[in-house]
Amino acid sequence: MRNVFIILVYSILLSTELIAQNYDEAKVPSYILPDVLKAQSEKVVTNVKDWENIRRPEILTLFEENVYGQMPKTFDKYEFKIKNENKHSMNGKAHLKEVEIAVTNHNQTVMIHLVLFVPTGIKKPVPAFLLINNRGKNNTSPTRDTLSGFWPAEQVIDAGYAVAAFHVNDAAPDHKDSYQNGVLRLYPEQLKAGNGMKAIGAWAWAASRIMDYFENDKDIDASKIVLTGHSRGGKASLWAAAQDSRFAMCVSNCSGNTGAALSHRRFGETIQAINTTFPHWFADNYKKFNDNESALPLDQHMLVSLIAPRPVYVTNASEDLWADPVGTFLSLKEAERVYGLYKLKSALPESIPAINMPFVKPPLAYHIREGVHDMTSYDWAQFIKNADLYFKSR
Ligand code: GTR
Repeated sequence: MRNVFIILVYSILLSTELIAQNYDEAKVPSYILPDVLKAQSEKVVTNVKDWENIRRPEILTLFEENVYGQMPKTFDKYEFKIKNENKHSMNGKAHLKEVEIAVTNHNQTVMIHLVLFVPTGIKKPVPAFLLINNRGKNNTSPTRDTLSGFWPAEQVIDAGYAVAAFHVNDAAPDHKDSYQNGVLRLYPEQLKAGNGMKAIGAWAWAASRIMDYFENDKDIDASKIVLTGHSRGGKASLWAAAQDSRFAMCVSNCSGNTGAALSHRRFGETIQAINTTFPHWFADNYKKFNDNESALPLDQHMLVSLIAPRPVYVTNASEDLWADPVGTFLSLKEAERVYGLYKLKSALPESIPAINMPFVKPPLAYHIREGVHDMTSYDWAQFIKNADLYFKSR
């Protein structure tokens, strides 16, 4: 009831422009980003060793404490079962496996359902794309009775990759009243802590449990998994890849605020807006930064940096100003400094590329697609190109 009231008041304030969302580049107030390379000791990190031993762990803790919450690493039991399979799926070009993954802790079990297609007739093991599906389950249909550009499985199979997906609701229902009803049943202490994980943390946790499965499937090359997410799923894909270095690459499509976009830059969605509409996504501590971005000891360029030296592909859509394309591109640019420590030269241009002019080149790739907030077969074509470039060079 209280939440409904807060959202109602907030919507009224928004519509009366008492809380204005800024869409005017000229009105972005000046801001100072926390320095990704400056450790809490004030020492500026200049090599991989100090990055990995000092600054990286500091930043990971900052995100856990202030944004996404803790990431529990232990559980009592892990089991998986192939519930259904079809060796002649997609007219014979793919082998479908539907896998039920059951993880138990404190006598509570969460079941995560994985849909996986593996290309037939090529040498195994194969690399795979894994989608954190935040849209309808029909987008990842195992029977292929519905085809969707959001998860164009045939296109990915034709490119020689396995393609997999799980639905966020299996890990944490995407609703403020029921998000507890999944992974969080296994970790009830998280619900009481200011730095306790919520839905986005639970989705990222689930992505790692799918990775545990990939390590047990001989058809899959678990060292070549591209974790992919759109929007809220793209926030989770970044957080999961930052936490779990087993993911070889990360795709964060139109992830916007608290995804790849900078928060200190006031354009489009704000921390206050996201925490008000989605109070169940981030740790409670994050609410301290509502309308208080300048107090944040971190920003999202530091999240991208946590994934270095592994490649990251970030996108925007031209009509999706809510997700702040410029602030997203700037965040990726800032992360170049950490890739530089690994002697990885980024090919990104100095300013945001033109619409439909993808910069497909690891380690940092970017494009802004013409159109609305979505993930389409055009986007996937670029992700595949980027994965081909990276995996074929190794
Ligand atoms: C919006 C939200 C965004 C983004 C999006 C989505 O309403 O404000 O941060 O996550 O939903 O997930 O599609």
